[in-house]
Amino acid sequence: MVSAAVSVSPEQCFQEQGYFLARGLIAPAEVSNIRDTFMALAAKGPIPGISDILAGARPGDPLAFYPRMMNPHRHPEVPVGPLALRYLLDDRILALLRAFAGSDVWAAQSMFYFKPPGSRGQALHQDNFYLKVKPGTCLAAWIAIDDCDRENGAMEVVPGSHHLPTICPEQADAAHSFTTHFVRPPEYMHPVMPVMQAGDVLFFNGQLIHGSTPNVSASRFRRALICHYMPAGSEEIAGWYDTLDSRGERVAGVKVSTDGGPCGTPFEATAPH
Ligand SMILES: O=C(O)CCC(=O)C(=O)O
Repeated sequence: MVSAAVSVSPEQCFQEQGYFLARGLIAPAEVSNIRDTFMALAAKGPIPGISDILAGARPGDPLAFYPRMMNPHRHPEVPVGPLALRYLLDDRILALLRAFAGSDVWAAQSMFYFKPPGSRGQALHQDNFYLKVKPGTCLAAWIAIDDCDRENGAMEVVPGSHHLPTICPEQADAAHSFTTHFVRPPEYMHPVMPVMQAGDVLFFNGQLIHGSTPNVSASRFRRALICHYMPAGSEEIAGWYDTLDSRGERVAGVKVSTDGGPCGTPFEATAPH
């Protein structure tokens, strides 16, 4: 019997599954630079105005020292600022996003997750519940800064769930998720966890149900630089987000949605940025 190799294009994969994993898109030296620059800023703990400070965290919670940083690209006064902006507008990333969106894209936000050993993950959710991009939905580029797998809490995605509408979240389990929302996938859909290496980039549709499990490793961080986008020409987005073209200039005239907000609210965040 003769079997023909069937090749699936990145665009086809993104349209059918709701995500695409681009292996080795960011070179090892770039990954080290991103990691070292963010670790240097976080060396003494959270940075007011950038870190998502977990004011009510239990003693010993690793996320109290290493909370995520929100929109570092808005902070030219610290080295992570220009670096985050550079990757938010990276040509390699934008080229793939344009192929997936079928149009140009505008940048909406950047985030850096440290996820040190022993920290909780982020329960399954859909990004456009927060970004409120209309019409259509947002897109994400999730850059792995460490090798990641089940032990250190890699990303989970629910293939095909990008065809679903935005689902009303339930309350997440605070023992496993640092954010409060949980979107239950339909019974006939199941999460998968792609094992990633540092420098791989996971692209996904804003309707895709995704999240991450706790980091149960003894010593492995699971860091990620995460960027969100909307198709150029989007009419509306939540007020929390930027609308930047590929030169980093603000696009005027996008309506501000009356709801939406940051990508997930931490249980213990009483003083968000
Ligand atoms: O990196 C994680 O653990 C979760 C990130 C995420 O869910 C997101 O970027 O929307």
